[in-house]
Amino acid sequence: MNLQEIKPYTECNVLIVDDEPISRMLLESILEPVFRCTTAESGHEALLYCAENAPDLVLLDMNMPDINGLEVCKTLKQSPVTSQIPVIFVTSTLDVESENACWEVGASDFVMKPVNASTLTHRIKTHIQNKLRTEFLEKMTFHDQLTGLYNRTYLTKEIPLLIRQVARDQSNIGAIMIDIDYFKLFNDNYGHLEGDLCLQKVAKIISDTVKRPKDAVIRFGGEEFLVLLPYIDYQGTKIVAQQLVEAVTNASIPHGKGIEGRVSISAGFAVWKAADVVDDDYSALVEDADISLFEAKERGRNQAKG
Ligand code: GH3
Ligand code: MG
Ligand code: MG
Ligand code: MG
Repeated sequence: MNLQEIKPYTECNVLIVDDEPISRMLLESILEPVFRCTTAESGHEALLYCAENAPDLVLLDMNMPDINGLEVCKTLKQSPVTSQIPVIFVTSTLDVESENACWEVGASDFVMKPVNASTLTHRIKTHIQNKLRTEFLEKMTFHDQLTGLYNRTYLTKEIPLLIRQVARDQSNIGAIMIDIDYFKLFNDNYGHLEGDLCLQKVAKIISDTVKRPKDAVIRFGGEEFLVLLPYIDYQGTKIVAQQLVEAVTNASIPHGKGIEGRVSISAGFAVWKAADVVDDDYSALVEDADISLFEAKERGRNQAKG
């Protein structure tokens, strides 16, 4: 597949880091016609920029007065926000020791000054392609295609790691199981394609309502969603579950056969001490939430039950 269709090079942000204005200008003049370039004149500025903007690639000068390039690269590789950004060193002196140091701090490549414009451009293209491909595959592996939410693969692969982390911090994990009310009737009434659009709308409402960065929204089944909330108590989970129910009714998505003529959801929730999840088996927690969901349905739907 041609990744340029997803993100053309002109939209790929390349950060040029060099303390010498002439070097920055030269690199920029070579690269600007092909990529979207930004410059930074110090290691400090580069780190701040990367944490805020996560560029697609960093061209990094090795010798800079404040923080040298090796330190900058090391710091970038340590943070989950910036660790995936490929770093290419641009250097005028490269002995075996510095060359090895580049690889050790996680560089993707290096080029010598004075640079050959064509080689530099092609190397950058290659590393950006690799990054985009990895991101694309990750997205395909861990996300549901219809709603863009996390899928079951994400749940089985990543959630145990999250729960272990929460257990180490001696905190809780909340689970909310959500199911759209009378969704079969929605499909029967409006057709399957309109049903898909409705699923997308509900998914967006859920992810807009669940805001903390470590919270995870998973498409658990056809019209069922699982929300996992680390570091939360019973009351907090209950509030989120109620907000979710309200947010969906407030969106007033028409559903002739639904409650008060609109789409609604039922939500069941449970909260566990993360340490009580044994052997990475979170299924009992999910089952607890599922039992509450069943009760919410029994009690008339369009409500949260814990
Ligand atoms: P309840 O209020 O008890 O939850 O009733 P319901 O009709 O929502 O429950 P049921 O489980 O009987 O129906 C779920 C429906 O969801 C049936 C299925 O056709 C529909 N569904 C599941 N996945 C998709 C999907 O990807 N797209 C569409 N359009 N419909 C789907
Ligand atoms: Mg320098
Ligand atoms: Mg269902
Ligand atoms: Mg349903």
